[in-house]
Amino acid sequence: MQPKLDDKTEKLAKKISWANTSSFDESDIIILGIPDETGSHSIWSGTSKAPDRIRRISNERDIYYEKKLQCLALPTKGLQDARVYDYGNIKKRQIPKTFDKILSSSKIPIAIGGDHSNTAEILKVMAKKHGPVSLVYFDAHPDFVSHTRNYYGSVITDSVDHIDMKSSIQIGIRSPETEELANIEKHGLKVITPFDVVEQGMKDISKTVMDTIKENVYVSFDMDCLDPAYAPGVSVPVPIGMESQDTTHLIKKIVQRGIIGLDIMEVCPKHDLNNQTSHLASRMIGEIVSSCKVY
Ligand SMILES: [Mn+2]
Repeated sequence: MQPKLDDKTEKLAKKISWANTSSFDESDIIILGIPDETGSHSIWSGTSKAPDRIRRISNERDIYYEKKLQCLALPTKGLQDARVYDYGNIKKRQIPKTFDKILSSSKIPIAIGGDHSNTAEILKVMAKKHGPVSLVYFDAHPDFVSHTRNYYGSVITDSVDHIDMKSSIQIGIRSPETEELANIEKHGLKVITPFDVVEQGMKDISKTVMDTIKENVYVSFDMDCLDPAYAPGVSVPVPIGMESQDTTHLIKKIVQRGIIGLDIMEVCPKHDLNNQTSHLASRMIGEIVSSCKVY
């Protein structure tokens, strides 16, 4: 059940709690929602509700209300210098125009989905601007299906021309299909499974990631890369997944080095437990913007 917010807070809840400027021009980082799940084949629907739910939860749980005082519950090191603007929601067909606008003003987009097929549309715009991107793809699934196209299971196949495979890596993979294993092999894509993390430890994994990525790094984060214990509210949960604190730590290191964009996809509020997945997504966004190298 959602608590009832007063009118002022209700208005506030339309923007993510990390937004600290109302000026697009003055901002470094743009948060935007893409409430579209037309590319999902999951029997669990509802990822289109994620952008607004994450915004609402960030206002309910990442702001502490002390009588008339409202205090933002900061990320670990505070918000640092980043100026964050909440653009609101856009339609999937508006991705080219909107991302063009964001990239041409040298700002960093952080998109909230929606299903993971939205990422393929974003990567098109990224590659048009920067050439093939160095992709860090957090997911339980490789999304490298090729017998079916243009859905959330074929993001990598649909984007092969927009990804520099040599400088890209997948993290959290644990339920590949036979065809996907063949495609990974064929394209020489690096993959880190949750068991690799156990065996090597996050310090070595993080070195592997840092040694792999090059220029023009784009991070795509499917919430299902995390263990359902941390993120139960996703459209395709897979047990034996990544842990939230070391995964967030790794993302912080990547964004500190510099990224051209990031997305968080596949949160599915309808199947969540007490909105814990939306809250985690909001906390992760806070940690990301506080670490992000801005230009
Ligand atoms: Mn995915």
